[in-house]
Amino acid sequence: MALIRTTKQCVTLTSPSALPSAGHFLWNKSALLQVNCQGYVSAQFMQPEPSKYTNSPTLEAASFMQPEPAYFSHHPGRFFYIKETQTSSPSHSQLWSVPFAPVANKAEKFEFIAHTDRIEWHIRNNDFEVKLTVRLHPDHALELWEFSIVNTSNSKRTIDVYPYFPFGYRSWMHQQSYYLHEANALVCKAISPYQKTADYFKQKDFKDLTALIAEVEPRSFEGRQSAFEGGGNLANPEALTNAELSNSEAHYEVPTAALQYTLLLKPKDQQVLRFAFGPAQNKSEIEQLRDAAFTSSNWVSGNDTSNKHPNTTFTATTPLPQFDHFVNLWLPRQMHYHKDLNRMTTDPQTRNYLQDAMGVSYLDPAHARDMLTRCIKQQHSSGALPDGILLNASSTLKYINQIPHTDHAVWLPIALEAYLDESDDLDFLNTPIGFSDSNNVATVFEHVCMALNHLALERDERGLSYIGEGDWCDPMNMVGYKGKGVSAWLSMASAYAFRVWANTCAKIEKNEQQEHFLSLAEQCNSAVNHYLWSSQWYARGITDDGRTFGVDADTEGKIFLNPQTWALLSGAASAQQKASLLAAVDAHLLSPSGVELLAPSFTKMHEDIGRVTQKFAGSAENGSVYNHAAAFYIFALYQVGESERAFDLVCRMLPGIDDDQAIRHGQLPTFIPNYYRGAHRQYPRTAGRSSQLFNTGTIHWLQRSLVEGLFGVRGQGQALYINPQLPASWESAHLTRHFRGADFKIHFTRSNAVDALTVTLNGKTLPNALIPRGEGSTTRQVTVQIPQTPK
Ligand code: CEZ
Repeated sequence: MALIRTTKQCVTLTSPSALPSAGHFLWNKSALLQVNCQGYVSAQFMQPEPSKYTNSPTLEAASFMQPEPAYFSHHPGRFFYIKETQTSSPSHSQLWSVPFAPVANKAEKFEFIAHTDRIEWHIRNNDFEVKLTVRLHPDHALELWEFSIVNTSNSKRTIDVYPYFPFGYRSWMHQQSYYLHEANALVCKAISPYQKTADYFKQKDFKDLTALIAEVEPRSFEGRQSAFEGGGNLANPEALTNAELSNSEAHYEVPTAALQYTLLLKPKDQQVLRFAFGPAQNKSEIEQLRDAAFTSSNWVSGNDTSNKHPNTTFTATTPLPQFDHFVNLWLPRQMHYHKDLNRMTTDPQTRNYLQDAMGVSYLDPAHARDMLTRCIKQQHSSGALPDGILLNASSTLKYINQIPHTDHAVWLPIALEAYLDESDDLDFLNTPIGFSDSNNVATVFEHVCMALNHLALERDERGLSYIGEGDWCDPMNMVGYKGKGVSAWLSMASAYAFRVWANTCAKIEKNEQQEHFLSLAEQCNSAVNHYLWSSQWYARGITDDGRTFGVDADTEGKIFLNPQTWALLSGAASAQQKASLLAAVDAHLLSPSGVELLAPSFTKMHEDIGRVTQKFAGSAENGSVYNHAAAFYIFALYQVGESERAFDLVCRMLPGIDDDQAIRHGQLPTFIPNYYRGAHRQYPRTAGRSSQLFNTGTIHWLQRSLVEGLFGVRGQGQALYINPQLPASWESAHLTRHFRGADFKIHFTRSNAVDALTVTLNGKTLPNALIPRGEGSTTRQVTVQIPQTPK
């Protein structure tokens, strides 16, 4: 049996243990639920900072979302124990659990099904069929759990079902649990700990209650973790050996929520139990949540043809159905998640926010315009962009945003370019917007010029960009912390940003500025070629003490991907340099899961590079297949016409496209993770393992690579510019390009009858590859004939 099955609207995993870390995620405007296939759950909601309403049994520090989460027996989760005291068959176990943990019994059938709007498990065990479903309420941070059980045997059976939703260790100041009869709810109250008086006023309205609300009153309950487990363990809790739970409440003891239902099931009978679970501020909110939860519309299975997160840019039908499935369904869904929740932060890194805006340009240009406006409003009057974008009045710069980074301006013209391509909203450039630290107002055009001029100022006497305490690579914090070190990547990325902006200047006839930025780009490129080309590839930078690193003479960190990529984008690389660096990337960085960020991975601290070298070899920025950077490379390959290499890397990046890849990645093909472990020569056993983290700019660059590169259907002024780079093995492909309110149904085909790309619109051959957008929203039929490549 296949481990993973994909059908049009969902992905099914058929084993609870083959990919033990695999899961899926659901979100609404204020909450995120990460659900592991075995039943472990990490849940967060915004109040307005990300907060948890269940914890592990020890004190947890608040932190940003981390890669490779670990699951363990007491990890927060949602579980249902099933106990059958008098079994009809000696082969039936007396106690088992769904979805899998805590008992971890082997069921006859296990299916974990990831839908776009819900998660289901279908389990067959002991002549029962269980279907478990979780959804998020559309408007509240509220999980909706439905447990359905059918007796498939021919005998009458009595079972006890125990939903077990542990709260974990919630607070060292105050934690308790109690049963709220009015709402059939087992409630945990925990005061969010604090010490500063000022924090009392910030926290006093927090949702410090967590409630397990039952549709039907249970027979008994248990509110104390220790009474539940007793002398047993989670696979065999002592409380379940008794006829009833003890109905006890936690009084500054670790709280838990376990309920008991006794069900009588005649042959073929079905019983359904429903629960809502989430945070609340007070009793009346719990009662409101109860009302909101148990209205019937919430429990209807989504119509399988409805998709809340469509790819509003294109729908593809190609020779690779798995590829189509991912790019039509899951890729836009992951982009929508970034749009809706800003990676669960209230101060997204400026670079991330701008790249998210780039992706949002394809989904919802008006929203992208709002994001760009919000970012520009926070520019300083010096021209510098802040390290993070504050999303509400109470947000502050936290974590990595307290460390200055030098690259933020790079992303502004890049994101704007995608927005203008999709919208042709050139008026935006004339919109007046203020600054964060003055009463001045400038147009968007002027803001961008200021940001880029500021970027240009931050260069040394050689014309190379200072790295300070980090560039794109957050943990590369010690190359330039003494104020002298420079970044090859940033010098090239600046050149690329200047060129991109010069193109926009040309569109609105700002010729003087166009020339100014083109000449800055040339200066950067020539400095880079002069100081940083190192025989076969580009170095990564020059440290404070003048050491050029990322070169062949280094024993670790010999070659970094980003400078090779951005030399292709910036135009720094000559044809010869291009051939040489592509060969070097293939030789040193290519792995089965894609191109690694650097190699060989660092194995010890390099005090002139920084904490990136302390990360475990092959993890994150220390030489994983960091998909964000791999996606830059794919984009660059398409820009320079290296389409076969590019598509090969797209396929390596797609998660679990077949069972072998799924096992290597350990995740389902419903999102692209921020990295796959690298260092495949140093650590072959773990190479390819997914970070399971779905926060990543990768998706926006992949989308852009498909639009501009693979399918070549980029907006250009008032037209759609057709310039496909299909893999040679594809004879044909179909694409519906949704463009400014009209659908262009494009049939790409290879043909011997043409010797140049030939585009027809509604049967008429066009003089060039530009399809006018025209008026109205009627569907246009387009054929694109691609000359057969000589065999
Ligand atoms: O964060 C990402 C950032 O969100 O790392 C990228 C960077 O370009 C993105 O803006 C590369 O550094 O601080 C750390 O060491 C973390 O590794 C972060 O750099 C990283 C997190 O893994 C979140 O994805």
